[in-house]
Amino acid sequence: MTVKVGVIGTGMIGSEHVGRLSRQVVGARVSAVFDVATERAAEVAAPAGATAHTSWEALVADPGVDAVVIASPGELHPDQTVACIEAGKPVLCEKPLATTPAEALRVVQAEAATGRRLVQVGFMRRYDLGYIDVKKAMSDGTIGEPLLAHAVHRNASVPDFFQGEMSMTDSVVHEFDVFRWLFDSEITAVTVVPVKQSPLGAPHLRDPQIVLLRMTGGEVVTVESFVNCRYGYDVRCEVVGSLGTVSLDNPRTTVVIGGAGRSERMPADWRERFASAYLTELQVWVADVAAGRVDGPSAWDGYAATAVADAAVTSYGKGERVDIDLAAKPALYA
Ligand code: NAD
Ligand code: ISE
Repeated sequence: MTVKVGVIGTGMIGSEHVGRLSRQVVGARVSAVFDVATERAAEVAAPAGATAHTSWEALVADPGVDAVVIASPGELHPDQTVACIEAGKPVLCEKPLATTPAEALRVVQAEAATGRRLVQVGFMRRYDLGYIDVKKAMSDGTIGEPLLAHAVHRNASVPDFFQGEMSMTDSVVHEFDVFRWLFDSEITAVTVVPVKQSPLGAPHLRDPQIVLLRMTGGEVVTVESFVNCRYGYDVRCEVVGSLGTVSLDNPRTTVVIGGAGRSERMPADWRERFASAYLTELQVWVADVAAGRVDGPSAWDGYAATAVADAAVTSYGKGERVDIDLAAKPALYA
């Protein structure tokens, strides 16, 4: 079976997903796209042989669309995801599932009411081989009992539309998800520690910041968020256990030796660093959809990560630790 995919949003990541689905993912083709930027949508649709719709509602209703990828701005995700649920179509919604916990919970409740999983959230780090190895070392005894972790999340720069709280809701939200997944537990409290601001960042960016997370089991995670580090895209993760540590490495592309030194290229951005993870994410999702299931990061995962992001924004404002109180988890996500 070929899964006919409709893609909402053909900006940076949406156009990349269209390319991967059209050229690389086995068993998929892009049958429709929509973007309010109609010229861009037409440019992306043409090589894929896809129809460019005049509204996202028309794309969701199109009988030639079996499943939907949402890659529009985060605040639009809840309405678009709920429409897919109501149409009974599997949907891979880019992170964040929503920009507020209430909106994310609305999606969870809409899906839970149907009694079946239709929603997957684009937390692609769970498909990255480095993170998969870290999780394995945490669970097979290699590092003993995992106790704490350190993470770094640096972007060379972010687009102009990136506002202050987006460092939590749009960027560090990946860390909230990945540490819930690695430790297989919820985050119970978050504290954001403001740091001396980089003179090179826009004042509204609150950059850099340190975020402290406490997990259900008492483990603590430190996250450095720096969305304007200038030198490249640098994602790090080290988990400290009772017997040793396990660290993520940036996949090496080139090592240059010369001038009495040795240097390694840094990925320019998330497109380069996580290229294989996005491809695996889409390939697994398409295979699952063809098999009649959705199995990846869930709407509940999207809600929990958004709840932590919201608490982090509050912590920044209050300058103190904020506890996280999640809603009751529907049986669908047990
Ligand atoms: P972008 O601004 O490049 O693209 C967003 C697109 O959505 C634009 O083309 C815009 O015209 C379009 N759009 C605006 N209103 C719309 C509407 N009503 N309906 C349909 N489309 C509409 O942004 P981006 O970087 O591609 O990010 C898109 C989403 O993907 C965001 O939620 C972002 O957080 C997420 N993202 C995820 C990753 C990841 O690593 N998983 C990486 C980048 C972006
Ligand atoms: C971007 O939207 C992503 O999701 C990237 O993975 C993340 O590293 C970046 O900070 C976000 O802006």
